Parts: sequence; C-alpha cells; structure tokens
Amino acid sequence: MAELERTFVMVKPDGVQRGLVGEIISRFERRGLKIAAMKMLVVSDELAKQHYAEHASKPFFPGLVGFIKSGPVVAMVVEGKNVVPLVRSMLGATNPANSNPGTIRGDFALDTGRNVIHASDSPESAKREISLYFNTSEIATYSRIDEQWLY
Ligand code: FUP
Repeated sequence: MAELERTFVMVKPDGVQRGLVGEIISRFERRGLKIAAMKMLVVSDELAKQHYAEHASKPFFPGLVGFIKSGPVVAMVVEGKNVVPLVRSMLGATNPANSNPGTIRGDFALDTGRNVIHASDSPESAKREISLYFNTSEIATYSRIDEQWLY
C-alpha cells in the first residue's frame, strides 16, 4: 500500500484540563485513522511562537501564545487517506459558534480562544508542524490490523 498521508493534531490545554483527550483520540481511532506518534508536553515560548508564526502580527497572537503554553497539551501524528482535510472536517470551524454539532468543536467548545484542538490546514503545514514537535525516530511505522478492511 502507498504511504498514508500524515497530519499534526494537538489537544490544547483546555482539552486536557477538561478530560477530553480520550474522547478525541477515540474519535480518530474509530474513524479508522492511525496514531503514528503521540506525546504530552508543555509547549515552550519559542515553540509556541514558531507554531503560530503566521499569526505573529495579529492582535490575538499574545493571548494565543499565552494560552497554548498554559498547561500540558497532547501532540499527535495521525495517518490516513486524505487525512488533512478529513481531520479538519472532524474538528469543525475555528470559531465554535460556526462548528456543526457532531464535530469536536461543535460538541465541546464555545469560544474561538478555547477551541480544544488544533490540526494542520494543509499538507505543507502538516509537514512543518510534525517536524516542530517530533523527531523522525518518534514516529512509528506499523500496519493497523484493520487496514485491509479500511482501504
Ligand atoms: P485553526 O487553523 O482552525 O486553528 O485556525 P487559525 O489558524 O485561523 O487560528 C489559530 C488559533 O488562533 C485558533 F485556534 C484560535 C486562535 N484565534 C483567535 O484566538 N482569534 C481569532 O480571531 C482567530 C484565531
């Protein structure tokens, strides 16, 4: 089988504090997506600024960086067919007021600044974000037992 596409996913500090990590991972697993890497960490100031570099000039940037560093997060590499747009669709819109029920933000979030989860918005951002958070040695290569039934 061709190599599956990868995306970067992060349960933000609000998701960890609210006990939503298991629920979120479970949604990805049940969809058939493969967890290729996962760790809990507290994001440093430098990493937070690199992660959100595209928003450096925005008024919400200091609040965003402060929030993302405010407690542990769970970072993941998730694999699957069309995984970047698929995971974005599972997250729902950035502003939870516009997120459909059934999406992670549509089910668990109320506010843009506390929207529970991040996922890459393009294959290029996925590559960049994965390399910010993971070394290649931390990413597992394995076949899930149900892969032949998923694809
Ligand atoms: P997303 O890709 O869905 O995470 O959305 P963006 O890259 O547009 O925004 C990144 C994060 O900045 C959001 F998760 C929340 C925060 N943000 C604000 O706090 N205020 C805004 O007006 C826009 C984004």
